[in-house]
Amino acid sequence: MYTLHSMQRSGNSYKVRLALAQLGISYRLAEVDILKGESRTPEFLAKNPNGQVPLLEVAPGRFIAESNAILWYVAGGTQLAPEDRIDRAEALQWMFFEQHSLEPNIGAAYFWLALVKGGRELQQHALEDWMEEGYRALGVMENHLKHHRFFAAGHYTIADIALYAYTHLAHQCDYDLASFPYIRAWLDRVAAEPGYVPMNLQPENVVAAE
Ligand SMILES: N[C@@H](CCC(=O)N[C@@H](CS)C(=O)NCC(=O)O)C(=O)O
Repeated sequence: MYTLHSMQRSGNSYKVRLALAQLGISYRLAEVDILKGESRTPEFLAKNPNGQVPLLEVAPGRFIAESNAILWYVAGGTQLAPEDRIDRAEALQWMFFEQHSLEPNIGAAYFWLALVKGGRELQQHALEDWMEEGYRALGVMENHLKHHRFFAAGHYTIADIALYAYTHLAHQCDYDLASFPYIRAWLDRVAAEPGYVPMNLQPENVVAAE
């Protein structure tokens, strides 16, 4: 059984919890409070030298970090991970976009504005850039969704899961999605997918790690 090192309110961790729930995969859950430095202890760094969640132990002593790499691993061989060469490249394209254009802006804004007390004051200098670049990324997504129901392969895939995580949190960190009707409709479509679990809910097939 997998052990997932995750933080409940981490969007990157949520991607993996959502995929595991939708795939009906049971796993152990180890809650890591990054705000208390729990991802930077020597024990944790021995598992992931980069000191971040999510982290999936796939076999004793064998760990995979990086949310989108974990998504490919757990979804491999299922409908969620396209096999066809062009479909796979398309999914990867959006997942790299998520890591380069969406997560560094909306993810950072969410972390500092929604999770860290006093974060707004601490990061005032960075906010304007996160807003500008975050809106730019949302614009790219909105344009794609005008002509597509999902991001890759013509159906719901891990590319949607990757992009959903921080997009559905955008309203919690100053972004206004009112002028993004196609994104809002896609958020609803993702939430209607079988096995969907919201970020604040722990799936039933999870046992706490010792
Ligand atoms: N690119 C990584 C980013 C992971 C990441 O930023 N994790 C945050 C939580 S969302 C974290 O663990 N931060 C703690 C730290 O850096 O000390 C991924 O997609 O998994």
